[in-house]
Amino acid sequence: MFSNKTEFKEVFLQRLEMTCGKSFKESSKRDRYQTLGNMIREYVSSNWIKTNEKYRSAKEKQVYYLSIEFLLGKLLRHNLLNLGVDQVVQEGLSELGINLDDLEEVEADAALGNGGLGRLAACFLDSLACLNLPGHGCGIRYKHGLFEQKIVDGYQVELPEQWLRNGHVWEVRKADLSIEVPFWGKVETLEKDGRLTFRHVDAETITAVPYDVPVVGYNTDTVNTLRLWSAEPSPYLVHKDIMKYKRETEAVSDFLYPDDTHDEGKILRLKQQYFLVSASIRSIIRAYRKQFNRIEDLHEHVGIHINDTHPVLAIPELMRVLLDEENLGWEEAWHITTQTISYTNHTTLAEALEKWPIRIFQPLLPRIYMIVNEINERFCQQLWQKYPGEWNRIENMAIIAHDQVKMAHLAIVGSHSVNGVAEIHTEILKKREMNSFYQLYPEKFNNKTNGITHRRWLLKSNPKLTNLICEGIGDSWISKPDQLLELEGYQDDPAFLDQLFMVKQENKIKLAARIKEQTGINVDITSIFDIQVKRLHAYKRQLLNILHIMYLYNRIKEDSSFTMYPRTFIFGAKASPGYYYAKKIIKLINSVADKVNNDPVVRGQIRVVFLENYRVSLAEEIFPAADVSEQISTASKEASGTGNMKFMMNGALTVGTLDGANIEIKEMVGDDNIFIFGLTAEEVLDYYQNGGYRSFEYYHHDKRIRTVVDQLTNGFFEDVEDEFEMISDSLIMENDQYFVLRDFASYIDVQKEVGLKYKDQNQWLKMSLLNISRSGHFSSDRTIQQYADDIWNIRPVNKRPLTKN
Ligand code: NTF
Repeated sequence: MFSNKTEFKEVFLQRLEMTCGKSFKESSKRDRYQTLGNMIREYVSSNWIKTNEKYRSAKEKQVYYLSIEFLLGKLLRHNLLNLGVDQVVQEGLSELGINLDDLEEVEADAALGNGGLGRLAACFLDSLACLNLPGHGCGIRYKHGLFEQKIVDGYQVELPEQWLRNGHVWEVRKADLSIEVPFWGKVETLEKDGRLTFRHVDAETITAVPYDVPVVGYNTDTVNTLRLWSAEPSPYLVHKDIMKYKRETEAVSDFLYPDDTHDEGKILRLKQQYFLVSASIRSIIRAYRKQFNRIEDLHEHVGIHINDTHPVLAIPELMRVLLDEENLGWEEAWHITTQTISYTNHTTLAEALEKWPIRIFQPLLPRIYMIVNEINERFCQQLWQKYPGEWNRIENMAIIAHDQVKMAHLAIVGSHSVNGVAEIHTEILKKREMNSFYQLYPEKFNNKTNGITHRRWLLKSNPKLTNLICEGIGDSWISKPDQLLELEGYQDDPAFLDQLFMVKQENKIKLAARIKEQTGINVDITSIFDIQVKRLHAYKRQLLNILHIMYLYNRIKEDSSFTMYPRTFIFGAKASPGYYYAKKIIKLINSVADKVNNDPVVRGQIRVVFLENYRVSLAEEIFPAADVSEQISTASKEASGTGNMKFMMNGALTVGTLDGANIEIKEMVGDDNIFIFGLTAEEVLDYYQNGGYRSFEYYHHDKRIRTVVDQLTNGFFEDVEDEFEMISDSLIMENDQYFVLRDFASYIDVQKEVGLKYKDQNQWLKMSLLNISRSGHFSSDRTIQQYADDIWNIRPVNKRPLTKN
């Protein structure tokens, strides 16, 4: 039905009438979107079935990526592109007077994630399918994704997100594959044939209902599965207060925790984690059991990856299944479990290290707690053998200590691989954060630098640049992104560089229109688009960026002869609702924007824009239009970053610290094609360890700093007098934990250099082209191939090219 547009049109019209019960003329955009979505999903389903059959018959090892977040965004366009039917559909619709872009607007973002960690999971799913690797996702089908952000009077206001309001065309509910997940109750111990057996009784069970979403590969017939679990009241449970039970049950998959790094410490969060893990593990084992006889070989055929510690209960849950249901002995179960599980760490921020008080953990998950306790006892005995008498070391490494369960320790002990997400991050884990574990298990630790799918972040989001690249070097880079390197042949080709310039201008025009629509602000598309989009967090230092803008403002105001290349500073960021300081920074950005945008003196030179509700679909409009990418975290704090890679791939130049993957970007492009400033990670960590930083001295000695810091509290922002005291205090009274003032001068210098370099358009375009050409390394195809080879030991199964049906 997609082989030519006439056939497509015919089927589309027929289906539209059948499913909506309306004539074409009467149908709404939503009807049309829904019809198209359903057609695509059905088109995919025969390959979906075939892929699963092939995985079963090939008896190849399969991997399950467990993640509490999958930040998918929209799927329609992405699926059309991967299926290779984008063109046919677009043309067919257009003949019916329908614009595909308009239909895409109707689709809600699937925002089942907060930021980097969840988006990485989505990129990984795409790469797995594209590389024909047998790898699937397991997550939670939150009824409400990440909150919707509104800016009211400069303040962030949160509204519940409603992506399921009109249903989700991509999912298939599979109620017959539901699983009962038990909570509370107690454990009964029985002796059977001289062996102790355990039974979880009096439990309150919740039904986990799977919704499967097909994950379509590019130019292949592989269709993997993302299985999202929804919590529903169990039909088997008799409860004395049925309404309460229903409420509490559904709460488990109601909301995604809008929290990037802080652990809320709530029972509900732990319930969500066990819910995901128990349903996933048991459905994995059920599928395995249909295919294989020997449970002892599980790790030969199944890999289970845990995305950060949120799904770490996979370890005791798998142990429980092997011990209590499969009747294996401890040693054997432990061997299988550790060989099956692998773990990625995504942050070293102390606030993000999950710890659960026993008083919460034990009653909620009594059998799981027993198992964790046993794992801990055995682990401590092993430590005692190796480090006799070293009480301190053992206490620090224990999984349970001070009435808490330490999830990261459980993850390291119970898995065969522990990886960080950029070289420097892995080194910091090995040398510092997890050093004692590294000494014990050096062989477990490895690095896998993050990547992004170039299919969404270039092909889909930047079709103009994609076309230009294809005109230059053909299209085989789409399957082998390293071939983007061939673009370097065009470095001295003025006609090609001109076209590159035009593409950027056109993308800037589009973004300018979006800015106008959302904020009413007119921006100059010949100005430098200097962009910082990511979650709002103190360590990411949006504050450094906005204070620098205040400095430029002051500079222009005090010296009429001062000129700079005009710049539009664009921000997009959500703050966790309970993160008061981050919300203050949002207010500050908006206050500066008001001040700057309404002052005729600076108008031609700086503009400041805060785009509300930053999300995947908005990001797709932003990256293609960027000239400058702000990656300015305090060195050592950003584990990797992935926005940095998306900007680079779209030809923006990075202004960044030597942090996370910025370092590897710099190694790729060379010192002349990136703007590096600020303290190194070594220097930052040295300050933390040995002291010696006094922010007051930087305030005192640098008038530029003094002025902007004073402006936070001296009435400079007329309408909001005490608003920013907290920010000023963080910089001076609290000694500026994130070294904003320490890096300020160096940031001013590097930003000045950016302005000068941009003036030489030809040089800038060359640098931009070089960034694009070297970005292939940061495709998640490279990352996933490394996971497949080094950690999971899986191979491609489904090599046949797409069968058109
Ligand atoms: C994030 N971590 C890191 O902060 C980013 O640097 C990294 O790029 C992504 O993970 C993906 O690896 C988190 O989102 C979390 F939840 F761990 F804080």
